[in-house]
Amino acid sequence: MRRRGPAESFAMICWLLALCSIAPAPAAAADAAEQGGNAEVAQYGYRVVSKQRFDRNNFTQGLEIHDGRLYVSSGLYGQSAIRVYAFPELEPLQTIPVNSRIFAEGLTIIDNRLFLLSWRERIMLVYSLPDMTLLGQSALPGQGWGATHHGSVLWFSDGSDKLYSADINDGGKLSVLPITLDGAPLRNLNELEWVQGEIWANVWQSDQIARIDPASGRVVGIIDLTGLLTDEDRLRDTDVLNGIARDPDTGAIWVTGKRWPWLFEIALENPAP
Ligand SMILES: [Ca+2]
Repeated sequence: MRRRGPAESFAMICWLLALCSIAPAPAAAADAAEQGGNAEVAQYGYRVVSKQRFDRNNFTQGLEIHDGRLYVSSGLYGQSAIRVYAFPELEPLQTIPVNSRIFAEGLTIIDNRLFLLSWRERIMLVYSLPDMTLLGQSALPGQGWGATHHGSVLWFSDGSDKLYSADINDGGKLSVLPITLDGAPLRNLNELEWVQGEIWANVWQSDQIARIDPASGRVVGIIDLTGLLTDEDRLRDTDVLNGIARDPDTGAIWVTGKRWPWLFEIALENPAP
């Protein structure tokens, strides 16, 4: 594997600082406004294809499968960490603690670099793969929630009704995309996953995943995962559905939640049963 030299790493970090300069995405915003609530939003149910035991210590904020490994970022101050598992066996390979003053949020991997958002600290940590060496940090314009990528474009959410994107190989200019459901803003966008030309987003404090057209910002489908985690599997500290990962080898969709004991492989059913 090609190693990234210190000078190259420094250039990359300098580049990331450019994320502070935010530019709106006028074409996309206009498209979203024009399309409004005219198009029908598809409703999906689900069935569980398989499930694997998952570590309840994961207060899951980010979930991504890359090169035969599952990367999980786990939140909370003093407990934040990135955990790496062999996939699909889920054998623990590595735990990387995060500075106790940082609340880890979403993660994504681009070109053998792992980008980890923080919640309120306004920074993003950058690690090299596969050794998970911390390369440095860069500024975020605000809160960080969920992250994903498509090619070299980094996408992230901040809990609002907006998604942010920047091409890390093209200057890092940040674009802002308003997200609408039936013409109204859809807030609380959290963990993200790029799925075959769409962005799938957990909607915080709900059992729903929104399927978003990244060109227009319009929600084209809603997946209702109500009942996925049974009452028997819930403890007092079990938290919300959060975490979507697409297996790039098989196309399978895996989901979990904060302090959930299972990683679920799901298939969509349409229309919802
Ligand atoms: Ca994800």
